[in-house]
Amino acid sequence: MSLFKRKSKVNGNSEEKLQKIPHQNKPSVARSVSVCLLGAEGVGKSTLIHTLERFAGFPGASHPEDSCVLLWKDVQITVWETHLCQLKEGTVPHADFWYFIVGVDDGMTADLYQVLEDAAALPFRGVFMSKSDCLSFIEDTEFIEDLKLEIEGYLEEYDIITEKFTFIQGSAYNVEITDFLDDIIRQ
Ligand SMILES: Nc1nc2c(ncn2[C@@H]2O[C@H](COP(=O)(O)OP(=O)(O)OP(=O)(O)O)[C@@H](O)[C@H]2O)c(=O)[nH]1
Ligand SMILES: [Mg+2]
Repeated sequence: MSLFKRKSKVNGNSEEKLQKIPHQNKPSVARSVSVCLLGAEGVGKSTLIHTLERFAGFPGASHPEDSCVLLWKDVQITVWETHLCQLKEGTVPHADFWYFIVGVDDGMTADLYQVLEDAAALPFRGVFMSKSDCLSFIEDTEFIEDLKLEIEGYLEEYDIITEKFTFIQGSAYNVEITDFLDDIIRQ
């Protein structure tokens, strides 16, 4: 609560009163980061952004169609969707770091492989392996490990894998998408 002075008239005389007004519920922000999601057509970038926004959207934030603003554990996060063609066109937004979005159903596609040379200049810090809800059998653990190794091999060709690089398995259909949010804010 904060105090402010207000003049009011009592019996024709003006007098000052101290009144209490509640603070507006402003979320506290300790730091801000911006993140770009890059992936082939249909891997689930837009769906993931909608899920993130529903789960952790920043109250009152405005943003363009292909992005969202989140608040997760005191960190304000701006997430952008980017398409492979934007790399060639040089029309990608600036971001602190980047994630590849790869569908576990399609894996590393040829069009994604073709942009790796251009992507190598950007600060990538992980791969979000999307659509994991499509996997339902115990044997899928092995499938995911193999897919991860395969993707890793392609990224290593272009020195994209760094010490802090991570692979996160998830789904845009998971309403509580905490693993990905925790990874985004890690330092
Ligand atoms: N099973 C499953 N389907 C998903 C998931 N995420 C997205 N989809 C479906 O995949 C399709 C494409 O999703 P989008 O989010 O439009 O993909 P995108 O990467 O934004 O596509 P572009 O913007 O065209 O490159 C839609 O039919 C989604 O419902 C997921 O996690 N699991
Ligand atoms: Mg999209």
